[in-house]
Amino acid sequence: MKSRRDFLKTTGGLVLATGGTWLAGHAHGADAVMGPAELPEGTLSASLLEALPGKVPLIKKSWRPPNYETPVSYFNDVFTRNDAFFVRYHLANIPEVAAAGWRVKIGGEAVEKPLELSLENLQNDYEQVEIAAVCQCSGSRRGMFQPHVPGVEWGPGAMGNARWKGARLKDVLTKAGLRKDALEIVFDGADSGVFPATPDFVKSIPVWKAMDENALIAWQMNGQPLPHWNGFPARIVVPGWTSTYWMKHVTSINAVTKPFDGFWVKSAYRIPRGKFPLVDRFISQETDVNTPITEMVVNSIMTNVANGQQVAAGQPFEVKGVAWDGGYGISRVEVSQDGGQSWRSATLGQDYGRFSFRQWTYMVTPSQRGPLTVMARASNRAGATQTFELIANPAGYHHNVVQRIALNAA
Ligand SMILES: Nc1nc2c(c(=O)[nH]1)N[C@H]1C(S)=C(S)[C@@H](COP(=O)(O)O)O[C@H]1N2
Ligand SMILES: [Mo]
Repeated sequence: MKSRRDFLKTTGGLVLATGGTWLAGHAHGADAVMGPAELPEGTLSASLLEALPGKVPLIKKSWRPPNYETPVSYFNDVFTRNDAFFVRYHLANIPEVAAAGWRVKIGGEAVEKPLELSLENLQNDYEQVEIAAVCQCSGSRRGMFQPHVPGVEWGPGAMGNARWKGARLKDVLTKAGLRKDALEIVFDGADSGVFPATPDFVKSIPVWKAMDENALIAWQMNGQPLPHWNGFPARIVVPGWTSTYWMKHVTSINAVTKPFDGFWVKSAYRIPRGKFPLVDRFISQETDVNTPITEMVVNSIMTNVANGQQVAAGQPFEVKGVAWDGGYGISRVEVSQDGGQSWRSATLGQDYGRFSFRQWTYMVTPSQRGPLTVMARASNRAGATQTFELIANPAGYHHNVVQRIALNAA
């Protein structure tokens, strides 16, 4: 049998999706798979379904670094399959980390007893916890911003929901003798840039967030080892916060007493201050004008319908979707089938915890033939609701505009 390495060598790591068999089971047409029609011109035609080793075909946004989006139909399941989970990297040099040789170093000036953990230590020396949590890129749906903003032109699938298992970051930091003057916890991973001038992808979070009992050093995803592309053998999981902080292939965790000043915290992943109704703040990194992105905004998506889909007039059909937020929990999803004039509550599915996708369903019966616009709007327990108007921001983050799907009853 060919090894994965041989495979990578011979194909450049790519398998093109050919034939219609996979598409047939998963969507209602090419648009539904590749993303919404609002994506910038050229983006849809340039996107391909391609399989990275170990993954089903995903929507390719770029190959170096690898950025692959999950087709929406996979979100019909409340947990996203590991082999369909999106992939996002900033840097192109991504080593295949071997479990046996991997170590994560816990250090920095704000710990008293620096530590080094093997995978066995992580799995055996600490209490293991499992948390269902949404991993969503800050820029998911960036491609739908009007006017367009630069960056990976993601559709809605730069996200996924999984059960993450591992040790609490808090327990590991406590074992390392975290000092009272610790301000931020800094994470680095095994990947790096191809050119020395490229700033390494290093991220920090406030110490209070790292000490939250839900933050993990996770080595398992949906009951399986993490896929290579999602951070094998271990990654940081920061439930509620956008996944820019969820360091993959984590190799060092440093507690520091001063604000970390690396490019990816100081200059990137920032939002204007005061524009979003968010609760969590990263105060040690705030400037007069902007602040690091923190928790996800309340959001939802319809998962079993696509623009242009035909439905039968007079026949009830079930619209399905998922809703999520920054960890307050979904309180309500409302659906409109008249373009937003009237709204009714959808039925919420099983609650897997406040950080997870929450499924919802709603029966729509088109009363007559012709176009029908279905909309869905989620609210959370902190009193926030999805917006109708885009909140503009330079990097194209936090797109949570209420989705509209135009169906056709015949
Ligand atoms: N080592 C490493 N970890 C990383 C990144 C990266 O480029 N390198 N990108 C971050 C960002 S911005 C996102 S959105 C998530 C994506 O997680 P996924 O690829 O498992 O879907 O990983 C985060 N962790
Ligand atoms: Mo991201």
